[in-house]
Amino acid sequence: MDYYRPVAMTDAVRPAGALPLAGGWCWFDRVEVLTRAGVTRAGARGLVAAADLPDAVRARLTAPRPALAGLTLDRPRLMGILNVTPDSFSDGGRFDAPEAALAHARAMVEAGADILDIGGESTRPGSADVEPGEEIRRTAPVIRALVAGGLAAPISIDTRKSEVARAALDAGARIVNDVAALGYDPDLAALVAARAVPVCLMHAQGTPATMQADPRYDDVLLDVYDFLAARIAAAEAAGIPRDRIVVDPGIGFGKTVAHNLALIRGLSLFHGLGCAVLLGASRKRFIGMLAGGAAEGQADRRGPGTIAVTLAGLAQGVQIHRVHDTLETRQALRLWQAATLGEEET
Ligand code: HH2
Repeated sequence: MDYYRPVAMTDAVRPAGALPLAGGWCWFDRVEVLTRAGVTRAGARGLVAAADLPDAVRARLTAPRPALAGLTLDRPRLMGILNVTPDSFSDGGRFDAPEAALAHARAMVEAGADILDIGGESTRPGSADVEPGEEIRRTAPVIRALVAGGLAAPISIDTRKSEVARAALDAGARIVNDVAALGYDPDLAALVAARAVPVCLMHAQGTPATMQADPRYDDVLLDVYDFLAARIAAAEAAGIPRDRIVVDPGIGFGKTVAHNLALIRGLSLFHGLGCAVLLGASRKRFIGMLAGGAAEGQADRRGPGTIAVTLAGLAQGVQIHRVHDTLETRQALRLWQAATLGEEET
């Protein structure tokens, strides 16, 4: 099987025949062809002209992605992270009191978050499962209060469990974000289908408890692509249309530093799945390992490295960026857009 990775460009000058990447701000006129053997074909560097792509591949790579919970995806969107947990790796214990959660949620929306992602179970490496009743007690009241307070941004519930998702949707959440790609709880896919809400399918290898113990892949980029393609097919079979699916390579979930970097460098490949792409690299351990210094041991010192990775994703057309530091990231996005695309408004 061949895999097609568009070479994403952002220059203001586009050659004849350039195609829009997923209807967004990037364009491409060449595509790298990858195969399992690790060998590229069709030319010395494995590049083919966009005009020579199979029609179905070209259609998937270029089609604008439909709006997500009312948000158009023709420009980058920020998903602000709100963990109402005692033990998340970066913000654990800071926002588990409802008043603190509400204040932080409002601050993130004011700072430029387009979506709020609320989680009641840490999935950091080594974390243990949380009982659904406890996860509901942590998340549903906060969601209800945010909706009652007139929060404009759609809320996503970061959970693997159908009971938790149901309570969150009843409380006013509008998106489900599942780090297990609907593979943990057999009832979650039917719930997402019945409620007709968008879902984010994220790749993980193993479970949070053990995933960082020697993760291995044949070819991390292609393995993650195939996994997501299979999970999209399973979601479609359960009645969830592709235009309500977001895909995410799952940075840090069963990956070494080298795996994370291969995925980040190859992000544009995932547009071939025909879904919006989400990137969640914020403050993750590989950033500290590469940055060194204080960032190595302290997650809240990984902001600059997170922004660098976010901009790498932006340059490959990634539509949704899941981050802790919404103010800083929004500023970086604005300036990147102004400096690169010449757009002064976002
Ligand atoms: N990462 C985390 C949690 N949920 N969801 C998606 N779609 N993508 C991600 O990369 C992702 C995610 C882990 O980060 P965080 O929520 O900051 O920490 P914790 O799991 O410790 O609560």
